[in-house]
Order: sequence, then C-alpha cells, then structure tokens
Amino acid sequence: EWIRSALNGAEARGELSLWWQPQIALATGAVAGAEVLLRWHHPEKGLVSPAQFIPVAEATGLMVPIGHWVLEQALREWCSLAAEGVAPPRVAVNVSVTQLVRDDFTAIVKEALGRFDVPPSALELELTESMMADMPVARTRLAELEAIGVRLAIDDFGTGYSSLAYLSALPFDLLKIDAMFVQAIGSSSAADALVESFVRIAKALQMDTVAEGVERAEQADFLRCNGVALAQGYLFARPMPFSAFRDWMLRRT
Ligand code: G
Ligand code: G
Ligand code: MN
Ligand code: NA
Repeated sequence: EWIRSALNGAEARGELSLWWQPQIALATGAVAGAEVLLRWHHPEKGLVSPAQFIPVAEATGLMVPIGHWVLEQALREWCSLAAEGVAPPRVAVNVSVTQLVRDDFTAIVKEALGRFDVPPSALELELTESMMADMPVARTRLAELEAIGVRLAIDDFGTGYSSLAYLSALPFDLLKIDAMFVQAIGSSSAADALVESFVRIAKALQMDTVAEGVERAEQADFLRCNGVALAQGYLFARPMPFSAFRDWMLRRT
C-alpha cells in the first residue's frame, strides 16, 4: 500500500515531528513530565496517525531508524526547553518492540543521552505491556536500561494479558493506566474497583501511576482521591506541536 513507500524517506523530507503532551501531578497541578507522540505530515494525505503507520514501519524495518530519530529529536527538543528554563522534569518516549529487541538498543540510548548531555533520570521509556509477553530478551534489556538510570514506564497497563508475577519481576518505575479504564470511571462499581486495584498493584510494586486519557474533572477527582499521582489528557492539554508546547510551558512559569 501507499504507506510503505511514502514512509520511506519521510524523516529525511522533514515530514515527521513530535507533539508534546504534559503529565500533571494531581496533588499540586505541577507539570511532572511530558510524553512525545510521533506525527507524520504526508504532503497529500495530511496528518497520518501513528496507529496507522507504526505497524507498517515495524513490518518494513523502518521502525528502528524512525525510533532512533524520535529519541534524538525528543532529547534535542528537551535540551532546547531546558536552555530556556522550561523543560518538564521528564520526557517520555514510546519505544517499539522492534527497537527493544535489538542488541544495540541500550548503547544507542546511552550514546544519545551523552551526546545531548541529558541526565538519564530525565528520560522515560514507555514500553507496552503486550511487548513484554513471551520475550526473554525484554528482561535483559530492561535490566541494562535500569542500570544506565533511565526511567521505565509500562504503557497501556491492563490491556496486554501479561501475568502480574512476570511484570513484578521487571524494573518498571511507572504504571500507565490505559485510557479505556479512565473513560469507564463512574460507569459502574466494577470499573471504579479496577482503577483502585491498579493503584494497589503499583503501590505494592513501588511504582508511580499515571492515568491516561483524562478528559473530565470528575475523573481527575476520582483519580486524585484514589492515590493516582499523575494524569495526562485533554482536560489538561492536548498533544501539541513543539513550539506550542514551548509557549504553553512559558505561559505557566
Ligand atoms: O498520539 P496518538 O494517540 O495518535 O498515538 C497512537 C499510538 O501511537 C499510541 O499507541 C502511541 O503509543 C503510538 N506512538 C506515538 N508515538 C510513537 C512513537 O514515537 N513510537 C512508537 N513506537 N509509538 C508511538
Ligand atoms: O498508547 P499511548 O498511551 O502511547 O497513546 C496515547 C494516545 O492517547 C495518543 O494517541 C494521544 O493522542 C491520545 N490521547 C491523549 N490524551 C487523550 C485524551 O484525553 N483522550 C483521548 N481520547 N485520547 C488522548
Ligand atoms: Mn505512550
Ligand atoms: Na497508553
């Protein structure tokens, strides 16, 4: 299909960019971090969703160079915010399974942090729960990444069918409660109980929690009252182009 050929060289043609979405500390309202989300502006088709093109990138070997570009661009942009005194404490980068399985992934991360002079604790790598399953190399890679000091987040928690026994042995710092559970808050006592149980799991495993897809004040109130530390969603800010995010940060300080 057209995506395969058009994606090849998209980065070199300047069609890729990162949009930034803040993560807010529910107790204080402070910006605790930001997730970068990849965007592809195709000259004719317009904005193409990563949900559409990332599977194609993974299947065609393009995900590794694109993922490398995302990591570098995120660090470059974070540095430029830091120079103006408006960098969020952390930048969270989504990592694909095809990047994580590569032997050189940890070395690539370490090299990029060194080159941009970013403290490892300012970088968070988001890995989905589903990519941890049936993958012995995940354990090795996560141990290496923990050793260089980056933060590790488990994305889309609750949707990936991984066993808790397995996940509890991995060095995650942050559990991201998937938006589908946040959207269900208030709809039934079972939905509320699920979110409460995620918070208890995270506490037991000494992980922080961030809720994704927070759109309404009642959801934020429920999450705050139930001990969720961080929230991300349209209620606070939509993902925005870098320059808009820079302005948003400048307005807040
Ligand atoms: O921002 P949006 O809701 O359109 O993202 C859709 C999906 O694409 C999400 O699952 C998100 O994690 C994923 N995604 C966004 N940016 C990246 C990226 O840079 N790398 C990878 N691997 N996935 C990304
Ligand atoms: O899979 P991952 O969690 O990385 O993807 C996050 C996705 O959620 C992105 O595509 C982002 O655009 C989207 N998103 C962020 N905030 C909200 C929100 O409040 N509501 C909805 N519906 N989507 C959101
Ligand atoms: Mn994510
Ligand atoms: Na998610």
